[in-house]
Amino acid sequence: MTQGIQNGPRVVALVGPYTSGKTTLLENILYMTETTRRRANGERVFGDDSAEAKSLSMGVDINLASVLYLGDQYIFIDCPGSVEFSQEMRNAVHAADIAVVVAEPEPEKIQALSPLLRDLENDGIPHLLFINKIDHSNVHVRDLAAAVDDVSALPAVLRHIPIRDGGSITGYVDLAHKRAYSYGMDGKSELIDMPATLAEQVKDERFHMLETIADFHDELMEELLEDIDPPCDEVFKDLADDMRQGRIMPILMGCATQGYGLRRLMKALRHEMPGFELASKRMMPTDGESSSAYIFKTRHLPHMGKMSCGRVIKGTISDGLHLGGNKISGLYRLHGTEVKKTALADAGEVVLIPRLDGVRTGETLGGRGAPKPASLQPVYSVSLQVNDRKDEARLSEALSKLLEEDTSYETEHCVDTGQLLLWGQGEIHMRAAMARLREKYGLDVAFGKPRVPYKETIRRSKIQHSRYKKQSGGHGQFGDVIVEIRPQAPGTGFCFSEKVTGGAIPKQYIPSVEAGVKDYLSHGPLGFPVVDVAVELQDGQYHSVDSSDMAFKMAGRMAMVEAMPDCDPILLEPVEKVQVMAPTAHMAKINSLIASRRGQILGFNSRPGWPGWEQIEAEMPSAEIQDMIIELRSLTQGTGTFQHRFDHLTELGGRLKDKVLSERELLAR
Ligand SMILES: Nc1nc2c(ncn2[C@@H]2O[C@H](COP(=O)(O)OP(=O)(O)OP(=O)(O)O)[C@@H](O)[C@H]2O)c(=O)[nH]1
Ligand SMILES: [Mg+2]
Repeated sequence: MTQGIQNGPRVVALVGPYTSGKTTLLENILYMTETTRRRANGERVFGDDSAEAKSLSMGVDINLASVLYLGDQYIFIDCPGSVEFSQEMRNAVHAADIAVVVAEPEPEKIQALSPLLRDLENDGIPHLLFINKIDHSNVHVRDLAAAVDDVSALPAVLRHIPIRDGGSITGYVDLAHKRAYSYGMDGKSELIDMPATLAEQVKDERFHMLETIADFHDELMEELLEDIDPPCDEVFKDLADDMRQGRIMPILMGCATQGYGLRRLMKALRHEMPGFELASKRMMPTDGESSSAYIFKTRHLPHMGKMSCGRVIKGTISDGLHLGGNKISGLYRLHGTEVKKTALADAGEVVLIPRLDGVRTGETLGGRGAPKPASLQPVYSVSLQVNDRKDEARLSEALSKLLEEDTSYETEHCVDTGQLLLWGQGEIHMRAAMARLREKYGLDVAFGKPRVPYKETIRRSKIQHSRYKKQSGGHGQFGDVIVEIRPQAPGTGFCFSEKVTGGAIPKQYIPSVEAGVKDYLSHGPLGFPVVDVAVELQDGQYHSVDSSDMAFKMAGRMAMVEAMPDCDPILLEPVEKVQVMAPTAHMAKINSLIASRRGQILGFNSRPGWPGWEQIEAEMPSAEIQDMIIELRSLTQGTGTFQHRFDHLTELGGRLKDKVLSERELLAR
């Protein structure tokens, strides 16, 4: 165990919507604890200063820092807030003892916490809510608490009420202590007399707080029933107990820029946050070696190469140890915002390990069967192309690093369109990828819109007689076929058969006819791959000298080229099964969104395990889903999400078909 630290480090994840003030909060905790020397006030002193973060002016990556506070070590994991980077947050929170949800006070912003809180509740991660930017708001504390109650399945317990003077916040009342404090410079608060104007409100809110936790404490319940004001010690003990068990969500408040409420937050963490047992249970592998660590973050650094950040779940990890098929060569620990080499690390500690080849974020080093944080399904894609073909190998190397760093990216080689696709969580996620590929890896790469993998089929059958014949000097080419082309049931694919009799075409040439037919199918009369077609070779002729595999392949292809335009070709577009999820209040808007994007609603359900949420099952064309997440988020305050998978192909006609065909023509030119 680290010298001077009584207990193992406590790991605190800072989470919450983007720009709610998480990084500012951490920067000012670092300043307050004298970990750094400069106060942060919008101007960064450390952290996620990547080019991507700067260009997008938001956190795109986690920041790590360790702090010593009253003899204990705290490791803070500051997570990016944007939903598009929430995989980073999920991976990190899985390793944490507690999540501090940093949010702004406006009720509509509180509503947007719903998906985050559901995730924390469902994953059993103890959390408290820190209402930040109270300097900026005049929301009444009761309205705020009511808005929180609406989105939290755990009972929310308001711990403070703000003291206002005119338009500004000057201090707070601690409801457990029944004491009033004024905020001083650097967040140091001073005990003051309870403002008479707040007496009634304090009484009501304190009662409300006690009533909420009395459900878990019989003695407290009895005291309340008998109108006895419980002693502060007992209240603190009960509150700490409930927090440690993850039974309640306390609400604290403050102002990160001024340092208000930061000491209170640190004290709450010191006295009330759970120990390592809960997180270790969550991460524990069912099988494996005597030491293991959960990797919650991977970064490729310019000079050090790959660096994995992990939390030791059990045993000791030492430099030189062989673990999970890797040799630990170099082990680092956090000191403030720096990393320092260490020889070993015990269970509960956060370590940085270089060059763990083949180990991805979310995996457990030295263990098997450990639960993993849930993975987000990609909802948005772009096509990627290097401007110089020589860079293709470098692009695939950079992409594999990108995917190791952020597991919510995926790549796909689309066979039909020939495009390389990068999948992720939205437009900003893609812009962050672009910035990384261009700036970090120096790649000249173009991003574009993915093409929809349209297909085509036919409606009508035709019998076609085609002859491929060439006579040029000595040896010629001869292949003659009669084929019947027929439409097939949707989803059947391609089927080839033959009923040639009497050796009209020798057996050895028949596979060549099939090869010629198949060769044609990648590009039908409308310009797209052909599906659901049966071709039967019925008859033909051959020439003992001029016939060859090549000649029959050409004849097979020719028959298709000549016949297919007469078979009433139709355009098929891919349709996906979609499940759109959002809080119930947004469902009417989502209905119209689905209808406006040619979707067909199949049914509504409440979302299992997500009170207050619904999910709509629908079928929607792939073309309409491509950028749907952007509109869905804007209609649902960022809360809506969806899952999708290919279902079937359906005919596309009318003006949309004409548009697809004319775009196809332009592309072919
Ligand atoms: N008025 C006021 N502004 C604040 C407070 N805390 C943070 N801010 C400002 O809010 C903006 C966003 O702060 P950040 O700390 O970057 O927010 P974040 O939560 O880390 O954002 P992401 O990393 O993008 O999710 C900055 O301009 C801060 O100066 C506060 O308590 N009061
Ligand atoms: Mg941030």
